[in-house]
Amino acid sequence: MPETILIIGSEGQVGTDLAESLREVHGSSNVVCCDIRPHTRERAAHGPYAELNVLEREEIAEVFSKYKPTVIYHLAAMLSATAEMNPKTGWELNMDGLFNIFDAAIEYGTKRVFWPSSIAVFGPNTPREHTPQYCVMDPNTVYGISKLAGERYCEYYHKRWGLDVRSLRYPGLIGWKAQPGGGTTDYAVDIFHQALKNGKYTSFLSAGTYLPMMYMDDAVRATIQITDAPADQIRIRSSYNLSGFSFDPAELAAEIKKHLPHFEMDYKPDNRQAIADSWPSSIDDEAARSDWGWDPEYDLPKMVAEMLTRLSSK
Ligand code: AKB
Repeated sequence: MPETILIIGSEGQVGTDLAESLREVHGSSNVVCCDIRPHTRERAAHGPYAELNVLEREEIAEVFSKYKPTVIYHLAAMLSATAEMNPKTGWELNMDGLFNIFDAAIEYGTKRVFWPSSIAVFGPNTPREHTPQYCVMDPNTVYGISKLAGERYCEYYHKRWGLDVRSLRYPGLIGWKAQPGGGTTDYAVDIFHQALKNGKYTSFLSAGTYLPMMYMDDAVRATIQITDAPADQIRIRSSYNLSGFSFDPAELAAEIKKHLPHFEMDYKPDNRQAIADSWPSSIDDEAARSDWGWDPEYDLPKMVAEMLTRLSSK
């Protein structure tokens, strides 16, 4: 029996790339995309699409009873910077959305659920370098607090109701197909668009702000790999640390300059600086490597070359 896969938040930054990869492997008709946004004409032409608000239980029931998904990727969330501006709405979307989807997954007998956590679960008293899987976690953003609570509920739903939830702590994600929306790491995507369009960029994070980052192809590969792994390989039922590489805005600009010698960058840190300062600069993902074989393919030079080539031809 082929899987029926439901991607919730398919029009977002990760969902866009994930939908394309999953439809290639499983066939378009077996991958149902849904989002609160109306579908793009392009997406609708490629397979089933449903408009879905994860805060509306009736809409969820309709989608689940129509498609009976066997695997769910629940990506709908409000990211760090936007959630800081809308703390109550951010909490509601991130937490109630998660409960609604987990409860529906149990009710309709879904086999596996993927839900992304984030490096935002760590806080100012977390070890910043090679942040271990288990350590002090004292997030001080509403997004980070919701992700940490979500992780605890992943483990709880697994233990209490046997829901097979798998999760990754995403670093900042960099891709060319879709724009990120409302994150603190978004500068690392914006910079490419501005570099190609205007030859310059003003970074909202200061030089020296090292953050864990990952190219989207690696993130999608990790997401599918953990979701498809045999259940006995998933020893951590909260969320796995996941690492690609780390850089600060200055290193990223220097790498871009190798391809675009006239590119210039200056700095105007804003309120997102405080969020970035509370996060790790690099991540230890040994558990993901040893449990289910995680191995990233992209480093900074490879990611920059790929982003510039892809965006230039787009
Ligand atoms: C954000 O910046 O909010 C996200 C994240 C690190 O989870 N990209």
